[in-house]
Amino acid sequence: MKYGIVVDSSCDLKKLEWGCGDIDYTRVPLKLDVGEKEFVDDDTLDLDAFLEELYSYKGKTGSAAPSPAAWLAAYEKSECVFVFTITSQLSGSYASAQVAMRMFMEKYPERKIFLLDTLSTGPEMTLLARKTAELISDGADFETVRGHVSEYHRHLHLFFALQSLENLIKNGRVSRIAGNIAGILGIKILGCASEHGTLEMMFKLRGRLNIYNKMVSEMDSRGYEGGRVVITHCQNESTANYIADEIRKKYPMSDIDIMSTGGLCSYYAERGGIILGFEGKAV
Ligand code: X90
Repeated sequence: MKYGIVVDSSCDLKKLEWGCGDIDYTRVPLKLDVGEKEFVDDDTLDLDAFLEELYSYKGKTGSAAPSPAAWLAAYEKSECVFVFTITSQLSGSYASAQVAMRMFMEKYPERKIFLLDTLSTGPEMTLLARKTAELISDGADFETVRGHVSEYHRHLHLFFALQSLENLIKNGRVSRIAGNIAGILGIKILGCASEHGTLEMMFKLRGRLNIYNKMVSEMDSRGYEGGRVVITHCQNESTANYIADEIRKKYPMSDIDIMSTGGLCSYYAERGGIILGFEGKAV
C-alpha cells in the first residue's frame, strides 16, 4: 500500500522528517496575490522576496485556496491518503479538498482517503503530519491510523502572538471581532485557535510586558506537560529560540521544533509573528 500525507501550504513543514521514506508527502500550494503579481506558495517560493514585495506594495493583496484539481492530483499519487487542511472557518481550502475527495472516491473506489478540517493551521498541521507518518511507519493499518490521528487532534492547541493584524483584517478573516481589535493595532496580540476553528483573542499586551512569557505560561492552562511543540516564526528566529528556551526551563523533556512560516502563514501572521502548536489536554 502506498501511503500519502497531503496538506495545504498553510502547513509550514517542507519535508517530512519522520517516519519511513516511502510515504509521499505533498504540500498543495495556496496562491498569494500582491497586486498583479501572483506568488505560488510552494517550496520554490522566495520568502524574503515575497515579503519585500508585499511590504513595499500599497495596493490590494490577498490569498486564494487551492483548486479541487490541485488537491486531486496530490491524492492520486497514493492509495491511502491522509489530508489535513487549514480551518474551514477562515479558508475555502477544506471545501475544495472535499470536492476533490468526492472525485477521488468516484474515480478510485478501492482506494482510501481521510480528510480532516484541522480547525487550525501551521504548527498544528505539522504535528498532525508527524504523528501520521509515525503511525504509518509503525505498521498501523489505515483505520487504526485514522482513529489515532482523530484522537490526537483533540489534544492539539494553537497559540499565536502577532504584531500586526492588518492582512487578517483587510481580508476579512477576523470580521467578527474586528470591532474589538480596530483600536488596538500596534499592541501585541496573544490569541488562539478556538475549538470552532476561528481566531480568538486571549490578551493584548502593551509596551514592555512580555507577551512571549505569557504565551508559555498559558500552555499550562491547556494541559501542556512537556510533550511536542512546533514554533513557527516570520523572520523572528530569535524570539522563537527565546520561547523554546523558556519552555525547556520549565519542561526539560519537551520536544521542540522551530521552523520559519511558509508563504501563507507569513502573509497573515506578518513580520515578527509567532505561531505555536503543542500537545495538551483534550478539548
Ligand atoms: O483561503 C485562503 O485564501 C486562505 C485564508 C487564510 C486565512 C487565515 C490564516 C491565518 C494564518 C494567523 C495565526 C493563526 C490563526 C489560527 C486560526 C484558527 C496565521
